[in-house]
Amino acid sequence: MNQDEITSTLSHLPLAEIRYFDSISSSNEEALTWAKSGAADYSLVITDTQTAGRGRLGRKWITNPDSALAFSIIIHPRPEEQRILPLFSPLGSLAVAETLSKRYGVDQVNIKWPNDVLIHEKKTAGILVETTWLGNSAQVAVIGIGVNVTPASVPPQDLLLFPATSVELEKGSPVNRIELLGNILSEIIAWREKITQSEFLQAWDQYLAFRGKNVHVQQTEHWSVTGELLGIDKYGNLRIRTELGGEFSVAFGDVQLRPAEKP
Ligand code: BT5
Repeated sequence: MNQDEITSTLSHLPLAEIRYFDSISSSNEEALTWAKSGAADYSLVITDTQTAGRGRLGRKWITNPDSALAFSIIIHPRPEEQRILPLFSPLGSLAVAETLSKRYGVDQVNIKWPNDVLIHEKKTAGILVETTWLGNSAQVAVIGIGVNVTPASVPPQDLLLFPATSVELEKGSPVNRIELLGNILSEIIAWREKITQSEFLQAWDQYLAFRGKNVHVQQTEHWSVTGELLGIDKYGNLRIRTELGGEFSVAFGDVQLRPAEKP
């Protein structure tokens, strides 16, 4: 990957500016710094390797060289998007899921609520959205996406909380990383236009992993719920039927979801 190849492959997309790095601490960190100095809507940071890739809740995201996608797209939320800011994270996962399933014909692509992309119940992509605020309004949302593309991108299982895989391992054929990036970005740009509509939530709901299965959701150290995963509601919250038969909505945020039994 290099700047020229990326710029020419993505020239059909309405991106403001692209900054490529061979290695960087975190593309989200770089994008947040760039945003402070005025990066426009749809500015893109892309790196081959990350030395301190970030996951949610202070966790780490591993980006091995020459094998993965790690990028961050800068969004300036529009006035009508201010009330649906949490949906920028499923926007990222829906874009990856749609790309893999519809454009690459990969089977069994699902989204582990709220935002991990799984293939055959193994994690293939993770999304981290970080926001900067001006008063009560979000000034910038950085959507950071990491995708395991070749088998070399998959970290050793003992470093992981959940089984992982890569696009090539599941698809069974080579995938061009920059073309994959372009396809994911096109889906982000297209789905963003529908992010305030019910069509967006329905599309996300269709990819939901573990529907009808027993799941365990850990929201804080002291609060968790176990029950049957029913789907998402009109706000993007997760609907769970508890063992006592009551229905429960888990508010969207930094939660951890896993099957109650081993998948
Ligand atoms: C995420 O967090 O899944 C969000 C990951 C976002 C990464 C992108 S890369 C571009 C941008 N720049 C950044 O610095 N970050 C974003 P979370 O749900 O908290 O999952 C983190 C957990 O995933 C770790 O604790 C590991 O168990 C596991 N993990 C780490 N690297 C992985 C990988 N390459 N493949 C699969 N699982 C991984």
